[in-house]
Amino acid sequence: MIATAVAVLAVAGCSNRDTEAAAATPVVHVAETGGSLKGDFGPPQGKPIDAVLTSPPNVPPPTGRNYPAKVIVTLDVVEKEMPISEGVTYTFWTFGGTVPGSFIRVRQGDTVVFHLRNMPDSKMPHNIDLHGVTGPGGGAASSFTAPGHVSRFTFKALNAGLFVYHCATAPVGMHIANGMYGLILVEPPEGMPPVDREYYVMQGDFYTTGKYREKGHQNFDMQKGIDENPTYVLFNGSEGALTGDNALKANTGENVRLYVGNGGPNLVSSFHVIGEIFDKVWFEGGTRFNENVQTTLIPSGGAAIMDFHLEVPGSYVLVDHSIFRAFNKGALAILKADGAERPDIYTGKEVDAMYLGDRAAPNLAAVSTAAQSAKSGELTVEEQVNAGQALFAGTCSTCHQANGEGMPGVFPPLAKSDYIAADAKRVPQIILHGLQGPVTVNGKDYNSIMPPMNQLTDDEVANISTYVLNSWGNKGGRVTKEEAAAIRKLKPANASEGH
Ligand code: HEC
Ligand SMILES: [Cu+2]
Repeated sequence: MIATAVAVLAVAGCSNRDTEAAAATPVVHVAETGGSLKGDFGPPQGKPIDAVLTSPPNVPPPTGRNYPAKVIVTLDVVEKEMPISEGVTYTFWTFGGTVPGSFIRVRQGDTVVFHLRNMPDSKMPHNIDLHGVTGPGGGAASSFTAPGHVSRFTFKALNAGLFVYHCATAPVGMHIANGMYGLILVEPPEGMPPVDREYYVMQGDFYTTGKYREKGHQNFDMQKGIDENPTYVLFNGSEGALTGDNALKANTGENVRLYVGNGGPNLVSSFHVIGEIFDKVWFEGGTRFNENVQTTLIPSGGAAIMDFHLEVPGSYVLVDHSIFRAFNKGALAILKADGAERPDIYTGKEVDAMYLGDRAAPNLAAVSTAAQSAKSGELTVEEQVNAGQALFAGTCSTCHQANGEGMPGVFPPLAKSDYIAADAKRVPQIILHGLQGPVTVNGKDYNSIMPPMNQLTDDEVANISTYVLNSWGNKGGRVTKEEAAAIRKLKPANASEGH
């Protein structure tokens, strides 16, 4: 019955039937690799080799070997406080002192002697589960390590691929949420095809008691973790880990390879590079590659390898295309490509502030400086202005323009605004509660809507306001964090009040 129906459809499909049939049945050109059954599995040869471990975003060089060896890996567990965002610190638990942990590179068939050392000043026991290990727990049971102790286990790398490793000590979710994950590449026997540059990027979701970018030291929030409601979604453990001065670098004409992992603990990544198309994606970190891919899914506890050739210079933005995560939780990194313009391929301008937001600036050091001074009660107006300027670029300049002039008939000017001059407190008020309905600014009428930006923290509102009050010929003044907090609690203002 069904077969007949298909045959009829096929006949009805007429002239380009063959092409359609070919498209529906993908031809697999690559032979099976044999998984864990086939490889260079003889006894390790030569002297034992100390594995080269690298900190992100660096990747160790290819093993360059055509024989199996005994490879010694020594990985240290370090609990340490590091910035998670500008002016925000967090106590990370790490493999090798970084988030993600050190990158490990071996060859299929290698015998890996793994030493896990937990530093004496650690507060917690830890272990490691490597997804590239064949054996119950992936090493977890044999590597449970108390502070100040070392444990050792050996495994043979049977399957080639890019694998996640992570801590699996209870509560597992908490250990992973604190940054305990990294990648191990098990090269296929013939190695990976050579490229000009390789980088290591890993996504993770983070759960802090304070809201996104709330300054000071932040603690882990277990309930947010259970609810899968992250405060931050980050590449390489910190906002700004791969932006501004820390952006990944390459030149046009080069082939770039990214080894991208997702530590989770909760989210699945829709990994995308704005302005590029992946020439190849070894999806799920396995042996097969797909070609010409825009966005690739990277599951929690999974990885992918992607290659692309750079033709056009400029900033390419790595994002999780679940896009609120990129622009409101930090999942944004930049690859800067240098080289001559290629108007034959692309005539557009350098990626605009729309995509980079406040990450367009070389760094957000002014924001951390202001946070430090605020903590010690010595915050100056100048520090507030500097911090506010960096944030204005990402939040306000799209509409009001970097020079505060606005756009005629659409966005009112903030420069020399008589509307602001009438009452300086209108600035934080409007930022937090928005503005709609008719307003007159410098003799011109506007009747539009500015959406509230209450996702900003109190000190961000205070600093942006202070920047506006002290810029472009405005009268000066200052808004404090406390004032911003008080205004947040008020009801939205009526736009026409005072007019
Ligand atoms: C999406 C565009 C948009 C963004 C982004 C935006 N505004 Fe506005 N803003 C407007 C519009 C439109 C109005 C006028 C609303 C009306 O007609 O009632 C306005 C009005 C204002 C006013 C009062 C009028 C004036 O010119 O003095 C102030 C102050 C202001 N905005 C500050 C800010 C600040 C500070 C930021 C960044 C935190 C910001 N705006 C972000 C669109 C925007
Ligand atoms: Cu741990």
